[in-house]
Amino acid sequence: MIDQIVKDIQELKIQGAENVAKAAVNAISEILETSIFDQKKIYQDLIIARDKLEKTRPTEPCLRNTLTLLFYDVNETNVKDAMRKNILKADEHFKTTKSIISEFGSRKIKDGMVVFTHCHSSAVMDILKEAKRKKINFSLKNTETRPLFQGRLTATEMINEGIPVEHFIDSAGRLAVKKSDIMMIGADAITSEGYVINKIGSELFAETAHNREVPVYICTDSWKFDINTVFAYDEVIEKRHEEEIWKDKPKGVKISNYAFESISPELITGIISELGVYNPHTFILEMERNYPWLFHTKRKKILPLKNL
Ligand code: RUB
Repeated sequence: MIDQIVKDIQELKIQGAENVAKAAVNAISEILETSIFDQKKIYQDLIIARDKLEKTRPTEPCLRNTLTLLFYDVNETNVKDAMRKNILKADEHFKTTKSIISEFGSRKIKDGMVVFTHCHSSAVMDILKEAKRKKINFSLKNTETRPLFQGRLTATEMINEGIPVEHFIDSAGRLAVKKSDIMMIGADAITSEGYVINKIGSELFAETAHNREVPVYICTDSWKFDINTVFAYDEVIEKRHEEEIWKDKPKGVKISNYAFESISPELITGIISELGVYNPHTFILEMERNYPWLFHTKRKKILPLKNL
């Protein structure tokens, strides 16, 4: 199962940062619950699984943070009980944040509004569903999101909810943004300097939105925050296979297939997370206040290593 989940994440059968993190919890939980070995061996197998999962997609701090929580205070002698407790905490976190983010985000959508989104974010989907549940009349414009067309997932999911959808090719995204009242996208990573990393094209559309005074909201679970950036590591942007874009390209043509790009904090109106709606800089302060375990675990590992 672990190898199948790893493959599904790499091939984007499981996509979107939060879904990837939840799939990792399932994979770890499966090993924990089905292994017939002693605690020591289970712990070793879980360490190997963690490593495999962390390597699936480089721009996914939510996946890494979730695994940090799962392994928090876990060792060879207590793995069964300790990790079970941590799995419950992670499950509980995703359940509660989902409803808080949906509520906060839906308050930003008013009758008659046009919402613009790019790619497929489960946080944005939940917000739009909540707004629809509240009987707010709004419509959605979205982009197809080449090369893997996650925009089609978004359009399908929303039309099935009864939300009117207008679908644009990516290069027409500027037109869609200009005709929208609010832009809502997800996040894969948030850096300590307030940059948000999301699907390639996100900054292009955020720039247009900013120039047209269309507010840009990042809708996300706060665990997308990348603690490594506090310690001066750059956010790694995943580069995917050339064949995803052009299978039989002429020899010599170089293809650039970045999965994500970084959005400057000055283009962002607010980050809507379970912590509230904050600008990127305040968001980071709230992050440390609310999740000290994340900061402490990393500091313990990094500070002595770097001899600071
Ligand atoms: C998905 C993407 C999503 C974020 C947030 O990219 O960029 O906007 O992951 O998603 P990909 P969520 O399809 O390459 O994974 O809100 O579901 O965490």
